[in-house]
Amino acid sequence: TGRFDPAVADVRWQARWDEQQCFAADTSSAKPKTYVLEMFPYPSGRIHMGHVRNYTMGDVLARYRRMQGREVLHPMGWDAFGMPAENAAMERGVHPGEWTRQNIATMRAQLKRLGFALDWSRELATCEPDYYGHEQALFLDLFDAGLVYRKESEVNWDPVDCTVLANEQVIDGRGWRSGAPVERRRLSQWFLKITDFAEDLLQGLGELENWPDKVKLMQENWIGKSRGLQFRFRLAEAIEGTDQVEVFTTRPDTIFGASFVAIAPTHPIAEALAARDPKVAEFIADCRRGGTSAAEIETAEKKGFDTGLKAVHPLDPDWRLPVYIANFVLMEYGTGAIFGVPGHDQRDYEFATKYKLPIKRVVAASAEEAGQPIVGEAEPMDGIAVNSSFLNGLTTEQATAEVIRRAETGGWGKGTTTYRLRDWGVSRQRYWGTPIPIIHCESCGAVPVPRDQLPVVLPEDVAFDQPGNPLDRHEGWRKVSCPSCGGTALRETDTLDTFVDSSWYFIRFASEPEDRPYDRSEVEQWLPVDQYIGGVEHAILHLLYARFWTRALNRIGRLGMSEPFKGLFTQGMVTHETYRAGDGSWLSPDEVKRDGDDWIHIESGKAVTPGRVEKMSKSKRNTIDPEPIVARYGADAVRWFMLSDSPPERDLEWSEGGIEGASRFVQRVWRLASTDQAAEGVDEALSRKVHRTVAAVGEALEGLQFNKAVAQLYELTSAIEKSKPSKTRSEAIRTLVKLTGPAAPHLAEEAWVALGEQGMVVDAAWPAFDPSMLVDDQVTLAVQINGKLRDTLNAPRGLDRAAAEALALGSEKVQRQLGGNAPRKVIVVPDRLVNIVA
Ligand code: ANZ
Ligand code: ZN
Repeated sequence: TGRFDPAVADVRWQARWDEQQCFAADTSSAKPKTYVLEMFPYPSGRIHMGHVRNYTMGDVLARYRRMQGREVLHPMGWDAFGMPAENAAMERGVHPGEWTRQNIATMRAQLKRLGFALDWSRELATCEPDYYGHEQALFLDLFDAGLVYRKESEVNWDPVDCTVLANEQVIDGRGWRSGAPVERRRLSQWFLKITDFAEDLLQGLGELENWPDKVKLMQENWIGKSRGLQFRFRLAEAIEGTDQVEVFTTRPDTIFGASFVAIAPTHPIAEALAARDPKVAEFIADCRRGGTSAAEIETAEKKGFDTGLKAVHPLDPDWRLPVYIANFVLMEYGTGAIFGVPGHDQRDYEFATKYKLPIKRVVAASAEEAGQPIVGEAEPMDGIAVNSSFLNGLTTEQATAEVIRRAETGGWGKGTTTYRLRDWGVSRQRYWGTPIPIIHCESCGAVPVPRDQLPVVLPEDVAFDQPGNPLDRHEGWRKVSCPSCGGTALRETDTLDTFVDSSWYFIRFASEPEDRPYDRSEVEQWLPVDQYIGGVEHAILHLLYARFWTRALNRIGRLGMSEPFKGLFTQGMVTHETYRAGDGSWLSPDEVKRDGDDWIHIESGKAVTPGRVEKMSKSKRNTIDPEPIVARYGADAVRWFMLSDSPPERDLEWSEGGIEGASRFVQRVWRLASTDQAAEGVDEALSRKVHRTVAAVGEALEGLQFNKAVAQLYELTSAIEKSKPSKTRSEAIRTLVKLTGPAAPHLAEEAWVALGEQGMVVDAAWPAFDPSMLVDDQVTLAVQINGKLRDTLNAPRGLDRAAAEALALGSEKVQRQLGGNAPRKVIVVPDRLVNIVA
């Protein structure tokens, strides 16, 4: 008795679970298997509330499945490569490996303190050779299968720091450190052929029933399948032996709205023109400035160069269109050339406005609106073709089909299916990543590192005193002999995109032999992951890459499935109020206090304006560090609060009141368990309540509606508190403890002992319920007088005729209606109706 002391209980039970290896997943177990996975964290330094919420949800599910008698795999690891470690190295002179490993140690201890039911024996960190060495082997498998290739591609180049920048290091077109305008440079880089799987990745979405629709839609849009037309414009006069420009459009129906043709600055025709005209060369060089991200290109000012060439319209030989070189046309997409329709494409509209080209309406909401001018901006719409010769009156879809048909029969074009999805560029010109296991030889070209020489380990002795990739400067590491001819050769110094690391970690968790990436049959015991839980920020890239990687392994015969994640859940964020001082600077929650209805800055005593409730973030300083909270309230209260206040897919606002409430609940359950007394007697109503709660909590957990489960448990707790001692009550307390186990496991174990029970709650079976007890024990009786409804009354189920009649006649409304007269006859339909004939 007394209060529940989490400081003691948390440590005790964490040690006990550890000793008994409760959460070690046994692949050879005969029990049905469940794989619960949360997205593994980046070891940034400390655990934040978002992690706590994410891992608590996964933990509740894992523990619930375990109590249901399943063998559960619930692992944890570290997505440990990436830029922040290199930034720390540059800023503070600490080696990225040391920084990362220290962070992992801190965060591991913080996770352990929360009592998560994790199989720590399977812990992995992607920055260790015993992980990335296997990744190198898989990369070479894909290389052998022709799914990896090298090609020139553009990167962001910082001309002052002389280094390649990741897209996120380009801020408003400038290098994040140097502040210099970023240029585009062409470099040879490695690519994975994800486009080979575009259609399959799209089709596969259809089978993912337990994925949020919004995520599937985002993936669909990213893959971006569209029907289009590829066709040739004849050039009125040839240039360097070329007399045509091939363009690609997804809107063939707008062909009569064309007012120019535009080619990419790196298009062969542009390059041919540049060779003889320095003005063209200068324009092309100018286009190179600015970042490579789609957003950057999209928002950059539209610029063009009129080549003087003329293109002949395919449906009207007398119609000539000017040919421009334009900065917004990308060589990597379609054919690197377009026809511009200013009326219906915003980029073309801006371009036409600038260069005074015609802007014509060719699509309208109805044929009557053909004469409406296009004003202010383009109208990118579907509708009816207008001002378009033989297409007039056709819908967008019909007009598209008609133009494709004419192009194909006329032999000047071909209908196509295209995908927006690009091949995955995996080269990063950085140190802290998986070395790409390739050796470049002057005579043999790119040679894979022989398998028996894997892993290619990152050298430790590197310096970050200069910008760029230290691997490029590490002669001792770079210079090797060619595995094929024995001559001097150089290692590839690019490392893999960290998304490669996270594309297969869930496979390695399921099986981790030392000598190969995984054992197929072991993996197939566990995968696909039954429930994957993480942030919606990974809805596109990470999930798409993991789906691709799984398919690629499937294609090369190394895995018998194509979807890695059967169920996906994306949880909401943890938010908090923001506070601002008079000068506009952000204040942290510890720096302010409430003063009546206002807030004041503790140090200066000045008033503070509370701002909006926003996602906890360092920049707004509205974070709450979980560690001191756990130290103060215990793991269970924190876990309980993470589940309580909001549906899991919505944002959860951190509040002092919320954590206090959770902590009080923990004490209430403890009080029930610690003061339980043996008593006789059955409490029918409480018994029904227990059965109903078991059913409802199970249903809520199946649907990951944790807040509903919590609400049910609050109700049951209140009902038990109100009940008198009985055998039912004692049983109800035991059931409550088991139901609370997944969310508040330390409390549950401690309570179990207090109740004098044997074993541990983690090993206990999830309570069953009796379906017949779910039926409501109250019914609603309709009371009629001469067939007219006069009253409805609550009555216990199974009331006999005489009692039902007495109840009905006792009703005030009935008595008023009868006006003192005795009824002539009373008809009773048990549990439903009493009809009084007056
Ligand atoms: C004529 C047209 C009219 C277009 C219209 C759009 C709207 P999505 O849907 O993203 O695939 N385009 C084609 N290749 C391009 C390239 N290499 N660089 C820049 N733009 C390119 O976009 C396809 C559309 O983007 C194509 O259809 C083409 O413009 C443009 F009212 O052709 B459209
Ligand atoms: Zn060689």
